[in-house]
Amino acid sequence: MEPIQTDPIQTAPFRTHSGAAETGRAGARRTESKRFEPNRTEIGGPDTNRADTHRTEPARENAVQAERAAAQPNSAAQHHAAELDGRLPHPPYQVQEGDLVTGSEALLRGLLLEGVECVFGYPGGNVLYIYDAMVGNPEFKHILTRHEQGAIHAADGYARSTGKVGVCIATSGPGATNLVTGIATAYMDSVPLVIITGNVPTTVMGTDAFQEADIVSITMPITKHSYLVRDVTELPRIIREAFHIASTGRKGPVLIDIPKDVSNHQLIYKRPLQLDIRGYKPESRIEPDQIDRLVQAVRESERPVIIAGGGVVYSGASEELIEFVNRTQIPVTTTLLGHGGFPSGHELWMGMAGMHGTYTANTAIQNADLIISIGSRFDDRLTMKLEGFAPKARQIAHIDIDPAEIGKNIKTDIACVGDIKAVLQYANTKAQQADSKAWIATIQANMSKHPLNYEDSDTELKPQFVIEMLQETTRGEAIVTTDVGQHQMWVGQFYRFNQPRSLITSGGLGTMGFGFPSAIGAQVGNPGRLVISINGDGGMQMCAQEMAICAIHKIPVKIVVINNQVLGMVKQWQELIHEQRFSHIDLAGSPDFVKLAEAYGIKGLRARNKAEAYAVWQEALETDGPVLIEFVVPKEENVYPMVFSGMTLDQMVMGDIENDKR
Ligand SMILES: Cc1ncc(C[n+]2csc(CCOP(=O)(O)OP(=O)(O)O)c2C)c(N)n1
Ligand SMILES: [Mg+2]
Repeated sequence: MEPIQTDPIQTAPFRTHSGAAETGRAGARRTESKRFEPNRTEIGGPDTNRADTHRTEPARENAVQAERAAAQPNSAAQHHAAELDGRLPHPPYQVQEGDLVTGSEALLRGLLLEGVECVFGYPGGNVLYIYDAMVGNPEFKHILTRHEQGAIHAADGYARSTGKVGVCIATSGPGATNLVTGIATAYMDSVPLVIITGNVPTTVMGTDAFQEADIVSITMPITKHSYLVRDVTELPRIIREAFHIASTGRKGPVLIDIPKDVSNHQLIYKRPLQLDIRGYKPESRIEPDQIDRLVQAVRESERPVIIAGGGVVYSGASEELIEFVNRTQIPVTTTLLGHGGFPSGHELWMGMAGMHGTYTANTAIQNADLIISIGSRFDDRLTMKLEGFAPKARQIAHIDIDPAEIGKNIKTDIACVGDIKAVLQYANTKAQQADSKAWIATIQANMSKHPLNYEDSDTELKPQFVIEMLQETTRGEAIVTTDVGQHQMWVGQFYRFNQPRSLITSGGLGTMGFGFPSAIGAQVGNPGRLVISINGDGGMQMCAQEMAICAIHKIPVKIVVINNQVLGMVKQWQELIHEQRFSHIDLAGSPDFVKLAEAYGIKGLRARNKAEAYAVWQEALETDGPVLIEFVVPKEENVYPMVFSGMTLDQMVMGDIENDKR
């Protein structure tokens, strides 16, 4: 049977990360207006604008017929299956060039060829053919989560902890829309994902068919690129491109939307050897002139500061950064996503900067004469009031893979666009020591005068104590995932990371519900490592259903719940900014987390004081499988230091630490 020819594929344009800039993260030139045009601009295909086909009678009739046709078994495939004596036509690892296969088989083959070890997903009507192709193919590893949000956060945790592309699959409509938060989470933090969604058959698209959602349009501003596959023969190329786009340049999520009929159409399998993606040329050069200027600026500076962000981790540039710092003697602060990119044990590490940054890091930025941002995007939680950020800096240098980030928030004097590893490798051939002896002495004095601190207690279990205990007993060597809230900030402050890719946290979007499922992905990607997932009692309830996955697959994540009985971070803002007018933050009625874990077949432990905390944590570490450990802590505790919105970094409230509460 001849492969079925349909319209050419439709793709969305490469999106810019910053609406303000013209050059996008994918390297293509775009204007902001285009980005939000309601009628999608297509490359190589007609527009599927809903209005074209919406509710016209002939379209309805065609639709019904096509849906019936799509529901018919594919006789060619059946024939093929019979030939193979009852086995599925093409186990993905056996598909050869020139084989006649279905789109679904080509998809699985393509994923295996991309090195995909595990896919997280959830089936439904419009991905039935794809799931059918998995039957009897144990080499294609798929983990069925209990919610699509769990699947995409798991894929995200897998990607962040391994550096590989994470993959998830969901059906059309509600399956696809359940992924949206996870896609935005990955986009904000530049995480490489390939997301596969089913869609209704091409013949009924635009008719409000059952479970139809235009997921390409819905996710356009939060994907690096997306494809709607209309021609099955394009699928092998699209898969290759999607992995390439997701994992090169500034990384990010790429969506492949596959209508049901396309997943069952046939093609002669051929994987393209070469990629030639129109409009996508991620920056591979470095700019030696700019780096020379940076080296010069370092030599002339007396009070330099490096802000190391997630880009250092993603670029695998930790060794180069350590060498650069040792050569130049510049103190370093890491952002939340930068933790682990520079070892916390280094004598020039100042801790985290920003809203809940350390006294030392924040005052160093405010007094620096040279700021070097390496793979950090001057996000507002870091800079706080922009106009008052680093007021004494004579020069601001920015090293970043994405030209759209340069000058987006902060005026940049020295712009080193390129892969951070390559930029630092070049810089290290020339870098000399800054004139920073006195500056380092000031910084070290600040560190001992104003360390992170909290009022400890013998009767109550303090959350900061719990994080310190986890840190000490694991020597900072675990992979730690967090959810979002106070506990996340305490991890950012009190857990000392020494290796890249060991903190997995939603920094940009701040997604509650991320912490636990991302740990499942991190554990799947790092079977031998200790993975600790630290959650609040609020966020734990957003994806708790994924405990089933830990139990079934014996994924030995240590699930920590810091139970302060409130939406702690919201309580903190209501207390300190809204004059204690507490509104809807009480989590009374939460489940008994120990029993909840047990209901899923997971060991549950609880601690209410220090002695119990040591004992249950020890027991958890000695347990082979997954364990949930609930630490019951007081609800009164706040995260300090804190810089309030609208304030500058040096206007820190030290709170409990130095009795400076507002
Ligand atoms: C999906 C989502 N909804 C709402 C918020 C806003 N938010 C930020 S922190 C927070 C409280 C989190 O409470 P909990 O999980 O108990 O953690 P805690 O702050 O108490 O450590 C809320 C509601 C969010 N970040 N994400
Ligand atoms: Mg809480």
